[in-house]
Amino acid sequence: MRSLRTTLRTTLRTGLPLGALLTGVATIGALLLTAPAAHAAETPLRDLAAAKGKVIGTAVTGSKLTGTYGDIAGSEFNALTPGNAMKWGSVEPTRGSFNWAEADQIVDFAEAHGQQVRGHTLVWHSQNPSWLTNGSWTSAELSQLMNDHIALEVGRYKGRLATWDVVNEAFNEDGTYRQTLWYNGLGADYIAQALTAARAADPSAKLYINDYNVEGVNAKSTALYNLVKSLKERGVPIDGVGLQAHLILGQVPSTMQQNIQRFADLGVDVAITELDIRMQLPSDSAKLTQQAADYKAVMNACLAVSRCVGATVWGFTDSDSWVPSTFPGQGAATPYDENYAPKPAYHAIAESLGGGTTTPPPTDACTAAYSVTSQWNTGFTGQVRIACSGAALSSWKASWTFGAGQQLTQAWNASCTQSGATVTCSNASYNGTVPDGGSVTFGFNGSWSGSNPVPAVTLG
Ligand code: 9MR
Repeated sequence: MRSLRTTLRTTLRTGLPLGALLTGVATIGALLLTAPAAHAAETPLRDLAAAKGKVIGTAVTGSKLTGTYGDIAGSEFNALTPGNAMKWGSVEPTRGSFNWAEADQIVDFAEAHGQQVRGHTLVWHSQNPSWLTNGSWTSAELSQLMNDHIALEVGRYKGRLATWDVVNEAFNEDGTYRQTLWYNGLGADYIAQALTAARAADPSAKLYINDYNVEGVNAKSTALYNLVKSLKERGVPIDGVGLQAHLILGQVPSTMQQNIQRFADLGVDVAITELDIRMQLPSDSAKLTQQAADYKAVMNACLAVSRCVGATVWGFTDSDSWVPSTFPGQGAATPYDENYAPKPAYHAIAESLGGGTTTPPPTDACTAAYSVTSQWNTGFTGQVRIACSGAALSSWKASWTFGAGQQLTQAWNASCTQSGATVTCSNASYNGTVPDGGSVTFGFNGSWSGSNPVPAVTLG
């Protein structure tokens, strides 16, 4: 563990892209006055993507779409995929009794934020209601159940969703069909049947087949390729192929662009639908740098093929990722850390989309970032995030000088004193340790009048 002495560098960082922080007029003013140019120039990912006519999306959880999570989801992405809310088990937990609340909420949020929605997913072997999986059905019944489900769900959102993942994960790793409720009951043609039903229910939605471990050229992606080729030849309605891209650090397939191109050459679109890149925890600066390179490689493979419409990340923050619970000991797979600080991967995505003015967070340093999280007529709430990359701390002290007569009234997760204009805060007993690749925050309330500029924070 390197010490504060050898690695300390002090910077004022907002911790979040500017767009995500523009929640109050006073905050905007303060940031514009004082944020360094390199950070003030950050452009939201969705603006960069829009300039290229591409999608940059994220999977979301409806109940979290408020506060910072909602701000980032709304300001940085131009497409949303419900992570779970549209799956059969979510929408019809009991036969004939429906729960559309979360799905509706996400679609409403997307429309309010000018975002497109990717419906996910209609026909899958997983996350089905138990009444469906435990039932014993004739082929005719199964066929009716599938058609009715598609007609109902696609019909409900007709004209509002850009895209549907109609069939999900149809193949085994060796390229044979996965033995599922659908395959076993209806044969391989359940796929054509599902696509046909979806087209009938919403002729304007783009219809996809989606799978994982099909990013590079391999037996599974070749089986998918052959299927799509034959569906096209038969005139079955299929518009695109989704490559999920649940990847492992340092293992982006070298044939990814070639694979995307071969699908595009069949006359279908391609989308990266569930991108995340997991690593063994804890993360450190070398792993985060590798991850940034991996994210950039995936983005570049997509952007090199005109029919690749863009990428969706499977959760934008490490606090909302499926990885840690599924792969114990692994995580840190998304572009933002658990405290919503953008990671090098975020900057890599921005750069791949043409954002040339962003500066990656300083490496080999611990930094303190001050932000005003809310402000009212005489008071405000502030936060300081201390983050380390390539360094670590076992205790810390953060200080700053208020420039306009502000007065601290209360602090939490640190002990703070103010003497004259100078505020000094030391770690609480439980949050002195800041690991390499990690961060801690503390908060405070203060009073202000006239103006409330953001001060530079010194660590030491
Ligand atoms: O992110 C989803 C997670 O919350 C669920 O627990 C999990 C159950 O399988 O499904 C996750 O999403 C999956 C997606 O729907 C299809 N591709 C794989 C994703 C990760 O498991």
